[in-house]
Amino acid sequence: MKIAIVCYPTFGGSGVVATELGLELAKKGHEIHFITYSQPVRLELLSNNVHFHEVHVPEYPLFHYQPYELALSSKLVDTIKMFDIELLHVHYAIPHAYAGYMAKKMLEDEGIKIPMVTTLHGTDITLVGKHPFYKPAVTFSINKSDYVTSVSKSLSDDTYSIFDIKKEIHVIPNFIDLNKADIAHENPCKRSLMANEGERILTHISNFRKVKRIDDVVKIFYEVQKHIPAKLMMVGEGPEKEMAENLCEELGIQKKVIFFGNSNEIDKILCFSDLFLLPSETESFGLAALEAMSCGVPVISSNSGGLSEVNFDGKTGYLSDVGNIMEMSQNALKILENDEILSEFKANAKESAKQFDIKKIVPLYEELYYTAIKNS
Ligand code: GMT
Repeated sequence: MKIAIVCYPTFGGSGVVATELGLELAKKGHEIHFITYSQPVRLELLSNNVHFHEVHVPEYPLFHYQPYELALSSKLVDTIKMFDIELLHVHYAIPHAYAGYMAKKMLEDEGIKIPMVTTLHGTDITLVGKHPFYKPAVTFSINKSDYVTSVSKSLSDDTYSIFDIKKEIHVIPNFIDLNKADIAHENPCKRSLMANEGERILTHISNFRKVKRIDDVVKIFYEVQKHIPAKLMMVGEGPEKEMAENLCEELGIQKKVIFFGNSNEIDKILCFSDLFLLPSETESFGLAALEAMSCGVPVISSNSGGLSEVNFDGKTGYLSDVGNIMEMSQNALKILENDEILSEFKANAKESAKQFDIKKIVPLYEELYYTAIKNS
């Protein structure tokens, strides 16, 4: 198939899922065209069947806001025509589904029919999309998509309860390339660079937005390090980073916390991690938790959104109510204080991640694409 994928090119989970999906489809022989405003961060190699088309938005002083949707829909029309693309897959409803629908309509005017699949990722529904300023447009573009998928059952339920959706939402969970985690583990872990003998390593990876409750991450670690020697690895960039750095200083733990910034080598960091912290306010799936689990790292998370579909309480980690820092830190200690228990949780986490193997999940998208093309 010839497939156009629209996504955010940044470190956010939706862009990562879209990119990994495209690359896997390309490996299977499909021709993939990524269309976005810059090259997606995980898209390192372009090849015969992996193409990237940049959406340029010319600056014009009349516009207070430059019209990205307009530029994107025009780019979609041109690319779909030029490469005879058979299916459009947009990730994140805002504004991609909206721009995709406009492109579909423009193409229809020229006698070209192309099915559009929209994948809902989380904040496009639970945070941004439900804002009254966007809600009518998001409802419209979901209902006008030919097929809609969501990354968890919880997100699908939220979508039905927040919007007036008349379409079936197919749940296709996020996935992980288990080979990559294994390859990373074949290289020796650089644990000794980060921590002393006997210290436990806790890790958090995100885009440091409010929804991730970064202050809770720091406070959980603060409680843990009172009882056992430990270090905290903070990976990512975002608006809450400075607050987190200040909080570490206030609590006097700055020497025990390492801020990495954005990284393309999270497997190497997860390789020497003992525990992953994800106390988010809301999380439709928690791809970062799955990435940790695939590297054998148990997870202490909140029980919001779809996290309970990924992290299994008492098996791959523990789940607590949002903001229950004391319970989260006690659970962290339960896992970290005992070598045997830690090994058991690590093994469970790795085993459980296998149900989200890329090889099992990508065929679900392929099946949906074939149906969409057949019915268009
Ligand atoms: O978590 C973020 O802030 C990034 C966001 C995104 O769309 O890039 O992540 C969402 O999509 C991921 C991939 O499907 C999910 O794993 C995340 O749970 C989801 N984030 C939230 O729901 C907050």
